Amino acid sequence: MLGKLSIFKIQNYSLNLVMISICICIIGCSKKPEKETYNGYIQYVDPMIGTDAHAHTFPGATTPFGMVQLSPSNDLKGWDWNSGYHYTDSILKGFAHSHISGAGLTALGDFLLMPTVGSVKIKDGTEEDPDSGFRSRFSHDREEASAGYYSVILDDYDVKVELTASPRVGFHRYTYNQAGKGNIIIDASHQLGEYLYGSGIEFISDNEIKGYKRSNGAAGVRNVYFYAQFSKKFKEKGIAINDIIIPATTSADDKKVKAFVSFDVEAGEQVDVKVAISYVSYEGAKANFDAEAKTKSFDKALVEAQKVWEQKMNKFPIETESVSDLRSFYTAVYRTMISPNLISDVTGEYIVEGKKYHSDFEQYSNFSTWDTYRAQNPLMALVEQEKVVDFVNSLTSRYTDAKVGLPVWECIGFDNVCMIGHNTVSVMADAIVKDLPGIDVESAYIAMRDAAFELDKHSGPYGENGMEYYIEMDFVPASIGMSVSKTTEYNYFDWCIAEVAKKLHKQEDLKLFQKRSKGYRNSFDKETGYLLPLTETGKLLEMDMTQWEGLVKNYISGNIWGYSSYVPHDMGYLMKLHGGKKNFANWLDGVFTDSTKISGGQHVDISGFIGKYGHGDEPSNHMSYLYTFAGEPWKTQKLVREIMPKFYRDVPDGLDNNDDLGQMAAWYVFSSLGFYPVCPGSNQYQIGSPAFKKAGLVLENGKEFVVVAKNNSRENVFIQSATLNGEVYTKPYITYNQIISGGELVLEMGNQPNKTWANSDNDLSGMVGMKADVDYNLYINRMVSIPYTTDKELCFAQSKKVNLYCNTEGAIIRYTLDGSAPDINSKVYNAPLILNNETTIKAKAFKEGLEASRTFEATYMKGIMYNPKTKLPKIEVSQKGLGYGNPNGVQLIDGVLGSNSFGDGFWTGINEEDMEVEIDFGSERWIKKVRPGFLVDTGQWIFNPDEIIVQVSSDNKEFREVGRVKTNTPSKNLNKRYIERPNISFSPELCRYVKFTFKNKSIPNWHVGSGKNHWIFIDEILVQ
Ligand SMILES: [Ca+2]
Ligand SMILES: [Ca+2]
Repeated sequence: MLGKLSIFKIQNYSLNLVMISICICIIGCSKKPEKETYNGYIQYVDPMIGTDAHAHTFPGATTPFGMVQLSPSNDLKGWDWNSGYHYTDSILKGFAHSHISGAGLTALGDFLLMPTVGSVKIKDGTEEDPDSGFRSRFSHDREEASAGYYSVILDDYDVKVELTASPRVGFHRYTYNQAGKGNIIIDASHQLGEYLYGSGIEFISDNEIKGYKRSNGAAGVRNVYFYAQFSKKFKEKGIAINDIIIPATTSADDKKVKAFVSFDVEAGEQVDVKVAISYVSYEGAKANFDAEAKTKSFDKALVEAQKVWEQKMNKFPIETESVSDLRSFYTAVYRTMISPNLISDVTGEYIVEGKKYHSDFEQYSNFSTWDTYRAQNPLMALVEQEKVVDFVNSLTSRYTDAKVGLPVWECIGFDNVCMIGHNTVSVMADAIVKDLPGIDVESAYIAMRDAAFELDKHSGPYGENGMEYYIEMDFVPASIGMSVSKTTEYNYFDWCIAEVAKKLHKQEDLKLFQKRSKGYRNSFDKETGYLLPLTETGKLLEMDMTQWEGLVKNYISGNIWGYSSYVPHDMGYLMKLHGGKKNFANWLDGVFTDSTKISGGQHVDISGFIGKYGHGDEPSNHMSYLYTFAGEPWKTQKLVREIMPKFYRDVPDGLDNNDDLGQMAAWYVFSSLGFYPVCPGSNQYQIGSPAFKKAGLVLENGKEFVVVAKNNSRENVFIQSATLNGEVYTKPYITYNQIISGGELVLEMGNQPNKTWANSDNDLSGMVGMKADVDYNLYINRMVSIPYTTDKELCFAQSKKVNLYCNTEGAIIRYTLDGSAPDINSKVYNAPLILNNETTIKAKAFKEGLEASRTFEATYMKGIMYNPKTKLPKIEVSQKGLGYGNPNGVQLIDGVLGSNSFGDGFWTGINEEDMEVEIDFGSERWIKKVRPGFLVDTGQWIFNPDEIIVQVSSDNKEFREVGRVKTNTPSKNLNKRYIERPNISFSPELCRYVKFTFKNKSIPNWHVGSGKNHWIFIDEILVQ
């Protein structure tokens, strides 16, 4: 079993003795069903870890990186049921074939099967009354989960369910403990948080069925197909459409299609079902079945699944007396190898964004890379290099074949742009700098470079990407949400691209991306050491550290503390900005001990606090290792040994937050081994403090890298001295080449820090980014800042005086009023502009020796404004249901316009109904034109009204229609965000009242909310 692990032979022998006594304890303590225990490391894998609290893992059966994750489904009761299952539940509806491990988003849940007995119930029933449908009660006492295996006894039916999987096939075994009528319900329409378009099932013989589902959600509009074969011939069978059984029917294609099959069963009789899936076609599902399941029994599939997991575990031989640590460690290893997931059929066919392609290598998706680039991908780049090549080539092919560019968060071939930035470039660069064979580096580079100029991929939760500003300024300005997070992450991604450009001798690109990687330097606040939001006009915004409000607007989860230190590629310069290593270490101390109370709503993901360090989400994952750069590695050693037992406990609620497709698990695996990649792409791993006496990495080249920690214990967490392959070692990091060559790092541990180990300038000098390059010109020293006005009101009644300003001293503002682009020859601004009509002002500022500013542009519009003295016009907004903004409607005539962020406070919104607005001028006047402004933000279900009707009246009784226009329905793009201000003109009307009806019809077909009504958001209604 452990033949490859020569150096561990002796230790494993003694370890096995430990294991035997552990097994007795496990069986004795937890009343699990009797079952032969698999002997190797996988006995420590407990997929139940993380199924409680907010970790969002699933307990079901899967193979490493497989297409199928066969796992129980409860009702989807909220965020914590994202994986289909939550440990607090006691009722389940069946077993579905696709799930995501640890995600913050809800998705998949394809094809649910459920064994029952007695008369067939085709409805799934209700939580309050499980007997009203086929769902069943269950208890954790009669449930078991291990690598590649899950079983549970359904209390309502006395049926034992066992599940295992091959990459593309789910294997079910149902043992009917009582004789009688046994049934299996097949729900083709089952989904997790998806909008269902339709589903279908067809009986193709007396023991085979096939089916499909079409849905829309986190994986986009997609089809999924199945082919299922049963070990027993059906005695009865039937099809139900929308929960009504249709007599004498053997196929159906409708919205919600289910089927049932029934047999006479003896007590203890087993019925096996093998379900192959495909994201491409029925033919694909059948081909997957033929290749992986045709001649394979449940038992054989189980042995194979366990064997492949054991092979993965064998890459990490460790030695410890703590069973709890063994369980935490091997379960973490398991979670790092669930995703990315296979999406291509055995035929090589796969789907990206709805279109079919063919691939010569295995295609993967479920790239939650904003999470996983930090540790999960780097871990795979050490131990799963062949797979990593497939991952990188899959990503490259999104650019070369599917031509959709690199994804931000790709779920089953669909980019849902859930997080931020061109984050996959880190994964690709980390593999490329390792020279992994089989990567087309030139093509990969073109895809990476293209992604760094992506203007249109805006995040659903985190708004505009700000790339148009970033390309010119190397930072995302404060006007864009989460600007500091975007700036620092883009900077690091650009450094990754620069590393590949260097390798490919692309000198110009190297210079460009190195420059772009330093933009965060503009945001450094000397007073506080924080990176603060920076406006386009060159001002740092102060943050109120007692309120979450401003913090969550400008930073993602890990927030100001995580992001102010998130320059893993440029630590030397960051420390220089702080005034040196010591000052930076003090600043870090401050974060880890900061106990300031902050009020208001914090981000859902920031958690796992030590001071203001939040281990629960990715943006802080690097922080405990930063002391190694600052010359105080003992503080890293102490912290990582505090974090590991605190936030990784071997119980269902033992994880602190979303495991995020193995990222949080990978932090633990690396940290347990004793090192962590602070800067993926650098080929360096910062040394922490290993959790074990001995831990190894068995590499695909047959070599082994071993970390021995002598005298290691819960108290002896400090490194006293080190040797690498017998030579004294004093650097606070190890390199990829040292690991991949095999060898032994021996650490002498003690209970007091050795403050002289691994912190001399010489030992630190080779660390990534330590050279503190000064070759960077700050924005304010390079470019004139953009002209601006302080006007909130861009609308006026008669005339308007407009002042323009520029924060660059001595700059000259030049402007145009005719819509043309301003240049060095345009009119010089030297006095306020007086506007009498609708006007677009464009302005640019110039100063010798500096680049010209970006162009300021604002359109001032004319209309009847609210006058606070006369309190006219009066306005009334109909609102039956849910509303947004000030319900009195006065924001609609205050002259203030909204930005394209619905939450900016300037929008009035109404949900799922027509919006009716009536304006009373107080006396009759002539009007000839109206101009309402709408926000479209399809990701937030905000659409323009389908039709606008304008009516006028003199007496508020008799109204006559003067205008009616239809708008264009937004085209398919879940991240589309824009403002529309249609002009509605008519021949002049004398009237006192104007009534607007903004029609709310149903959301278009392509959208996840299809069929429902939407939000209507209006910022201003101009009347002329
Ligand atoms: Ca997270
Ligand atoms: Ca307004």
